[in-house]
Amino acid sequence: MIREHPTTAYTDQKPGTSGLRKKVRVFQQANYAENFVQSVFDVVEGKEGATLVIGGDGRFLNREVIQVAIRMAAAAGFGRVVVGQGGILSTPAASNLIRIRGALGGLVLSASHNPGGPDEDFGIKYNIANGGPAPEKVTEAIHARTRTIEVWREVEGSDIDLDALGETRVGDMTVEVVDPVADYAALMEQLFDFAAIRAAGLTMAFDAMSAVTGPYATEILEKRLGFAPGTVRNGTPLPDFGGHHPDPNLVHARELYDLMMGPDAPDFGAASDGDGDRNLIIGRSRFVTPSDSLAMLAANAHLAPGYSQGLKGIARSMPTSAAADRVAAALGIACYETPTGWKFFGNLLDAGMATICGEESAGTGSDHVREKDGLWAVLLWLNILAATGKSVDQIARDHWATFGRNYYARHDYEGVESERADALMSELRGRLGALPGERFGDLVVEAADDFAYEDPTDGSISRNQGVRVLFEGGSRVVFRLSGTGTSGATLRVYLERFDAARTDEDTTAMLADIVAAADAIAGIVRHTGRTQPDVVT
Ligand code: G16
Repeated sequence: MIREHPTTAYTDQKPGTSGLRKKVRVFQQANYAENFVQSVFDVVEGKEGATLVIGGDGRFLNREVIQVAIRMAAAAGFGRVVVGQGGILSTPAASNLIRIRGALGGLVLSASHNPGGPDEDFGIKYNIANGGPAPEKVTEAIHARTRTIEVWREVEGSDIDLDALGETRVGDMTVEVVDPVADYAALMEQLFDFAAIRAAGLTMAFDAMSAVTGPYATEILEKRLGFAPGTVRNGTPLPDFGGHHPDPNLVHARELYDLMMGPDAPDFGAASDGDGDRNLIIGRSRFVTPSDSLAMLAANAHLAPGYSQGLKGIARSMPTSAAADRVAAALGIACYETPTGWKFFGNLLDAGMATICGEESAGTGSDHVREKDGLWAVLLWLNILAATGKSVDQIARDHWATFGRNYYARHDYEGVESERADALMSELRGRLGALPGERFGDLVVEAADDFAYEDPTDGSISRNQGVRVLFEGGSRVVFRLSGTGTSGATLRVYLERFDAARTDEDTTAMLADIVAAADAIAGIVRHTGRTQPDVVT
């Protein structure tokens, strides 16, 4: 029996950079989550008898939303739901499951690296049949639907046992509870030389941040690769991530950073975020920026079995440093510059134009799935360390000696009043035409624009993707507002300076002139009232 629930539309259900993210309290409003899920189901075609993957990062509200989404999927005509045991699926594992099960799509319940718990964040993301985040035309249709929705539907029935593996029926639909780790771990074994990594005898520390990668990392690193018990820290997913912010950066993964810089550092340190798609890479006494990690992984990927044939191309988001471009040039392959958001890589990967992709926001991945993949990056690094016998620090130094170094930092100003942040951006956009030729200390502006992207596979155009100010000599500053925050606006300022010869300098010192120029150009202090960024990564 299908039950229809009359509802009223909410006007704030516009999916951001990756899905709908709001405070838990917002999601707890009557019909809020149901409206969004029903809007997804109303918009996607081909549901009859199709398979839908559902899972999340285990945060507060995960199980409740999964239960109702299963009943709604049955009412919408799906033939099968594949759900991770305990409601758990990392974002890359969900992407893999969608692909190997030939699913129509998947619901991934997560607010990624944002904190969880009753007063924190929740999110719902819809992924399409290629395993990747829904493209803009789909999210726009979902958003439009959320504004007119009048009813949501579920089959009548009670909650299923999410903890018991196996199949049950909900209405006419089969629900299959699967081991969330097994298929993903098998894929990793295909891509990487597990025997070589085991034989290398490396030591490591992996911080799962009490989030979804715990079970994946324990199975793969400790059980299959033989790293010592205890290698995986904070390995149990908790609904509130233990009260921490599951964002693998130098602020929130401080303990790992301190360990890696101290006398007892293992060979390799890494962390992943709430839903397992981001990564942090730190060697003994050497932090690797995400932009550099992308470049170094691309330069050495051929050492792993899954990439021994070489790369078809590299793609990076616009604010990501140009370090990867230099690798692509040396390899004689294309490098694509896309707007922020993993969804923009999907078409390039599907078309076989790119093999490896990455973003400054700690995301790296390849064509093995259609999401960024934290553990994948960790395993590729381990494979490279095992194959070369070098340390992370040696790999980094050798890389910079060959390609030069893109000094890089991101300054985040969080919780800025939206009007102030918008005023900063619109004033900046108004100044773009006047900037070329202007001098800021020793820096001379070569070009300035508001980044627009034309997808080479389908010609679709995305505008207003962030302001780029390029200086003569390959340095630049980029300004953009975050698409993933849930309170106020976050201004991100991306600073980059290229130096071909001096590759062992202090990043803060190397970027000081660009930081000063950024404020002179955008009036950051004047608009935000802040004299310091909240987070520097
Ligand atoms: C999401 C997207 C990423 C993107 C990031 C940008 O990350 O999946 O592709 O780089 O947002 O965030 P912002 O708009 O805040 O700069 P995640 O890990 O939150 O899914």
